[in-house]
Formats: sequence, structure tokens, C-alpha cells
Amino acid sequence: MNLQEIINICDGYKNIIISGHIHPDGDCVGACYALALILHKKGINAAVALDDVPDTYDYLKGSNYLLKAIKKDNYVFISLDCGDKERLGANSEIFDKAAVTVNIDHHISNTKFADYNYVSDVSSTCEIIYEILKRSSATKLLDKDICEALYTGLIYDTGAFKHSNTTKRTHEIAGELIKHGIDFTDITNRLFYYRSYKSLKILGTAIKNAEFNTDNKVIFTHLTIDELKEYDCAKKDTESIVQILNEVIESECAIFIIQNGSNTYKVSLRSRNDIDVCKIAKKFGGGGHTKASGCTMSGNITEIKDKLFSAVEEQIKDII
Ligand SMILES: [Mn+2]
Repeated sequence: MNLQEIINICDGYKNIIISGHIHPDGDCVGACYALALILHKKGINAAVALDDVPDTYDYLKGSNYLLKAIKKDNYVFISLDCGDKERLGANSEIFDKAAVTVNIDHHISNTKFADYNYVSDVSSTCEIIYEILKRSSATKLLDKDICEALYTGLIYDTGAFKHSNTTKRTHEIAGELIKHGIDFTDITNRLFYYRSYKSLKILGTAIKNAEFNTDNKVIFTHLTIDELKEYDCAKKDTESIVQILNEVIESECAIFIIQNGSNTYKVSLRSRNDIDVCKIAKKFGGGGHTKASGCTMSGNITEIKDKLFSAVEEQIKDII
């Protein structure tokens, strides 16, 4: 797919709605804003329908295209970074009422749920948007605002070029985007390093609570509702904790549990090497990816910890 094909699809429609998955992340927000900015440059009235965009992305231009309420008919719906229709959340109703639908995504599991589908197994949807421009020789449309949005998706989905989805091409595109004078240091810091004072304090509590299992292969920590209250923290203030736990070099698997009810805990699991944490999460009714998964469990902290330690230890035994 190239930009001209998208323009041709939009031809004759007054309204274009761009959307992405629920709980929008850096790639989803970046891709939606970038495409809206690009289409506006081509005189196409594109709006972005995304719910609950985190304020992390307030630095991006394009948020002025966010739709407040949708009362349009006879429109084109473009879905970005979304593997299936259900992942559109409430916006799937807007999808259903569209005259024409387009699906552009990089998840290989994509169900090709639209009239026009373009799925490419690359680092991010933002990488696809760049290639779409390139194929139409339209990179001259790139400006600082568009490049900031695309760069955001590129580094978000690659973990700042750390994950195995990063390719030579990803770096080349990043280089092209940097030419437009974007402050890549600031974007990287905003996405991965800046934190609020209270999230630093709650991280301290989580680190203080951290402990190993008996053979020092599994690291575990917890936070209770009372501990969260002490620093006026919500779950979103604890997002990096499991990742930081997973940086402990001696550990094979990191587990973080956070209390979300009198007797229930949300469990986050990470592994760096051979342990498949998805299998462990599935055992307790959850799921995810081999290296990052989650589930919800009932019981007290010690009971949950013992169950999770046993499950991981069992798998370690099988691997060795
Ligand atoms: Mn993505």
C-alpha cells in the first residue's frame, strides 16, 4: 500500500476517521497522529478517534485532531496498529458504521478484518506509515511534527531499538526522521525514563519488598493498596517496576504483584531468557507473550508468591 492508494480510497468522502487499539501506546498514538497530519497536508479532513490517550504523549502535535464526539456518517475508517476488530474497543461500533474500512498493522496475528488490509511484519505501525510515504515518493511531506510522531512509535515498539524486532531498516528510518530536527533525547526520556516523584517513591517500596526464591532464580515483589495510598499512587505509577525487577542479572524471571482488591492481586511476569512466562500466566487464567505476561490471582501475598515460585521452578526443572 502507498499513500496514493489511501488518498484514492478516501476520495469522495468528507470525513476520515483514524483509530487504533484500546489502551493506546506510543506506536498507536504516533501512527494515528502522523497519518492525520499527513492527510491534512493533502487537504483530507482526517480525525483521530482514540480513548484515554495517556498524557505521556501530550508533546505530540496531532492531538488537536482527536474527536470529542462522533456524529458523522458516510466516512472512511482507518484502523492502525490493531490486530483484530475487538481491539478497537468502543471504536469498533464506529468501524461497523463506516462506508469503507482500512486496516494497516504490523501484528502477524492480524485478522484482516477490513475492506482494505495491509499487514507487514516490521517493528511498528509507524515504520509502515513511513514506508507508505516512501513508496509514493511523498517523504517531502515529512515535517518535524510528523517525524516526532513516527519516531515515537519506532522507539516505543522497539524499546528504544533494544528488542529483536529492530532491523537495519528501522535504524535507517530513524536516521531519516532525525534529519528533521526532532529532539530524540527528549522523546526517549519521556517514553522510558522520566518519572514522577511519587512513582520513584513507590518504586523504592517495591525494591525494598523484593526477594528471591530459594535458588535465587526468580525475583518477586509486591505492593499493597496501603503502600500505594502512602504515596497517593495508582497502578499507572507502577508500570516500570516489573521491567526494573527483570534487570536483576542473577534472575531468570521477575514477578510483580499489585493488590487490586481485598484478596486479589494483578500479577505481572517477565523473563529475559528461556522461561516462557505466558505458560505460567495461562496456568492461572491469564496470558500474553513468552517474555511478558500477566494474570489475576486470589489469596494473600505469601500464598500467591508460593504458587508462582513453584510454577516457575517446575518449568526451570524441565528446561535443565
Ligand atoms: Mn505497534
